[in-house]
Amino acid sequence: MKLIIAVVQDQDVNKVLTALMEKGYSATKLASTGGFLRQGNTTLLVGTKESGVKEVGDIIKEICHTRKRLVSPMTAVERTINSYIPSPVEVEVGGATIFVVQVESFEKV
Ligand code: 2BA
Repeated sequence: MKLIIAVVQDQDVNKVLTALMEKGYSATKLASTGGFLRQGNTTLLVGTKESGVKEVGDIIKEICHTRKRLVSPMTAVERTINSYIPSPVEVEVGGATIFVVQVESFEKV
């Protein structure tokens, strides 16, 4: 049994969940926040047999797109340097960040 932890962008999550449900996977959707941008994203937990890992990964890769976000470096330093007004910089986000971890035990009671 494996647990796939996927951080995806909010705009892609409904399509990913629909595709996963159609293929019979179970998933849990968690609201999360990126540590760098401090903006909302979504973390999906998908428990599956080892044989499902590739298909779940393929679904996520097919649906989740890379997007560019403009971020002001000010957000990281605004609390300390109020007079510094830098230009926004472009950051590329996604498609998705996917972790696959071994599950030691799985039961539904
Ligand atoms: P954030 O942490 O908000 O990061 C958004 C994007 O900002 C990242 O996109 C990356 O392009 C850039 N970025 C992140 N940290 C940076 C840094 N220290 N310096 C410069 N640029 C940086 P992605 O790599 O596609 O990540 C999207 C989201 O996935 C992240 O949102 C975070 O929530 C999650 N994530 C990515 N890598 C992770 C990791 N190793 N562990 C846990 N969560 C991760």
